[in-house]
Amino acid sequence: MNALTIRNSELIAGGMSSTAGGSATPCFARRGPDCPRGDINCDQIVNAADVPLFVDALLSAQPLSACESYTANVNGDIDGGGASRVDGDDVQAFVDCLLGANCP
Ligand SMILES: [Ca+2]
Ligand SMILES: [Ca+2]
Repeated sequence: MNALTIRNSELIAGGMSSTAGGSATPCFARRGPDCPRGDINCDQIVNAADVPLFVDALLSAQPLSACESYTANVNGDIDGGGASRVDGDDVQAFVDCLLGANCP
């Protein structure tokens, strides 16, 4: 491994890694939080319990934690500075994920 960086709340390692997640990758490996996008309470399932937490994250006036920034950014987009963008565009992605379709 020759380099490490955090981008969009994911750890990205570059160098001589031979595997990442069981797949061969000669140059890069990336790792996000242990919970998928949309799974705000990190219990490994996106369900009704995540709804109020998603709304809280979406409407929060306070900076989100790294995990919240990742999980509430359901569509996975980033702003010009490379930070997770949690905004109204994530609502449809969250609903799709909640309904079991197209969950990132
Ligand atoms: Ca959950
Ligand atoms: Ca987003």
